[in-house]
Amino acid sequence: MPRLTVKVSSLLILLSGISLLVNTSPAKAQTTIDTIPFWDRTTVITWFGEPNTATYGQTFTVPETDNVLNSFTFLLRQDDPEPSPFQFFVMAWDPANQRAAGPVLFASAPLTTSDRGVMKSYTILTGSLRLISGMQYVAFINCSNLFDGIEDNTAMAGLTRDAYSGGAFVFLNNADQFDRVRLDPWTSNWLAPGGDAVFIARFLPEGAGQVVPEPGRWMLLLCGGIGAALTRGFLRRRACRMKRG
Ligand SMILES: [Ca+2]
Ligand SMILES: [Ca+2]
Repeated sequence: MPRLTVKVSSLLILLSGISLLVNTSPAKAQTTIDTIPFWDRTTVITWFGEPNTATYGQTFTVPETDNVLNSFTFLLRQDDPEPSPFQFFVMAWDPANQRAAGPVLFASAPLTTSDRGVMKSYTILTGSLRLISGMQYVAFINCSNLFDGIEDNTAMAGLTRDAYSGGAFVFLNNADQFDRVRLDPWTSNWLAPGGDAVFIARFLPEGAGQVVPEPGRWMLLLCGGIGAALTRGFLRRRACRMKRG
């Protein structure tokens, strides 16, 4: 059964300074989609992880001129003692059928959450992933191939509004069956019609090469393709469960 809920947490965010950056003169991506400014810093979507809701994602539309996806950022908070292992994927999105389509265009190595109770940003460097301008894709985290028999629950920062018109937060309760991302319709309009994840997508024009994202409010700590930002929170959980039927 689906277990997705919306939880409102009292979250104190400490914006500490960037401590590590692997590029001394980072350049800006040409187009950046950033929904962090719309986040109330409390709303999260729960829960991603084993045993059920194995797929959380955000659909997006590739900008007209900057069609190379350079990096993608989600904000995650590990809520269980056990870390949540996951991989990050990019696939084409079939808006008519509300599901992923075609081959996997990008797959990260297995990654894992850390620091229970702390909201952190995870930035995956996708390098020079050429996509098609104007087309929709889905960037998502998934743990279907990483089940180990131990339940794990992680929250993703989400928006209760349609801040980005080119896509939406989507999820799928596909457990340990990855292939269902292409077969089953995913759920959207979860927090609000067109509601989005809290995410950053950075795009470049073709030929621009690899760019290391600048440290922003969430301070990227780059390590092997994944960045962990340095936000800290105190949680006092309350409210607001929304069960799927
Ligand atoms: Ca597990
Ligand atoms: Ca949206």
